[in-house]
Amino acid sequence: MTDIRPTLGVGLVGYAFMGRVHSQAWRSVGAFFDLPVRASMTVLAGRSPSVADAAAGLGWTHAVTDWRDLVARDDVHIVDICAPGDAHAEIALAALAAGKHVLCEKPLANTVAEAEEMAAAAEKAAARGVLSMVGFNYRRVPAVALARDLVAAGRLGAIRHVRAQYLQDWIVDPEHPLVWRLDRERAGSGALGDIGAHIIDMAQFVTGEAVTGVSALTETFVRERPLPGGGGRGPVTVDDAAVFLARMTGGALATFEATRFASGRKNALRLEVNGSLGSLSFDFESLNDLWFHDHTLPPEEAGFRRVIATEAGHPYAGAWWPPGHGLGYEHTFTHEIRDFLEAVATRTPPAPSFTDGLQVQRVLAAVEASAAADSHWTPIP
Ligand code: SOE
Repeated sequence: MTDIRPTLGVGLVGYAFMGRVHSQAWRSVGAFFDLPVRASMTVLAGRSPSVADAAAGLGWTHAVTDWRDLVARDDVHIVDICAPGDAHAEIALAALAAGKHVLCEKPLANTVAEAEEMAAAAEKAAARGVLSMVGFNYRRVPAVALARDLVAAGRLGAIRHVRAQYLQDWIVDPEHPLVWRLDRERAGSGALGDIGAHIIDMAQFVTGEAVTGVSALTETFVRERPLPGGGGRGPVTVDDAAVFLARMTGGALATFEATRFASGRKNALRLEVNGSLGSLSFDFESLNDLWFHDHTLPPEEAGFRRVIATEAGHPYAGAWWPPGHGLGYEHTFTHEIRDFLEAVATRTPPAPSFTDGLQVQRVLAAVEASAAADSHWTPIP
């Protein structure tokens, strides 16, 4: 049968870790989800000439070494930004001005000023039917989407506590080189923006409440590291870890911890929420499980129950394998792209929007301001 669905051309900028994982999602989304549009992997952009090989390997038809050539193409309708944070604003603004829908990796930008400009441009573009979304992929873990559904259905009652942690250990070794993620100019901040942004978004997404103020500490434990190309050492200009207390709009008290120094923890993104009627708990290192405690049950029966979020009725899970066969990190990106394509096809504003990304950016800025002022309580504007 002829496929009469419209085809949208996609241009991806960047082909390091994020570009590779997004490529895999673009490759697989149409095979597992019934979509109202087809996505064509049109062009990959990267600064090095090796982008041609990368494009061939990852499934992109064309390759360019300047992202401007990607944005200028008539056969590109969606621009997916997987470049480091210092490039997000310029690329997104150019793409929106050219009428392209934009999917941008997190955190939205390196500064609040950039994020404000991007959110304003996104709102203007939306009035012309041009849509944009930030890539907070962990919203699309089935167990996390289920957690949000349970909270929204009132199963937790009034939210009292939010405990969010994102623990990694990839730079515990002081000889780990000074990569771009440790450079403030390129990355904006350290563990705070890279992984703290995820737990801010996840806590707000699951509870439906926003962070209203923070009191924070940040630390850089290893202040100099070997330069990647050899030839000495250079300064680390970002935080290695950030911890902060927060209040949420619904009255909950929250604690957040983002660190790259939790030796033994690889990608432990954890969230626990306690409410008047129940609690839930999630750890990405066991991403298919959601732990749910129903406090309305008789105490003799109550307790945390493990829900394996792989039933056909669980968010996203029905598109994949039989129950219990498990999903992984890469699926979260396939789900993200599926939701983005649905939104574009149906002209529905996707979430999280650039305005949501700006709000997370404001929390990040408040954390840095508080930490610089002896943990002074800092409201989110
Ligand atoms: C590196 O710390 C990183 O790859 C983040 O940039 C991602 O957003 C996170 O998903 C995994 O860790």
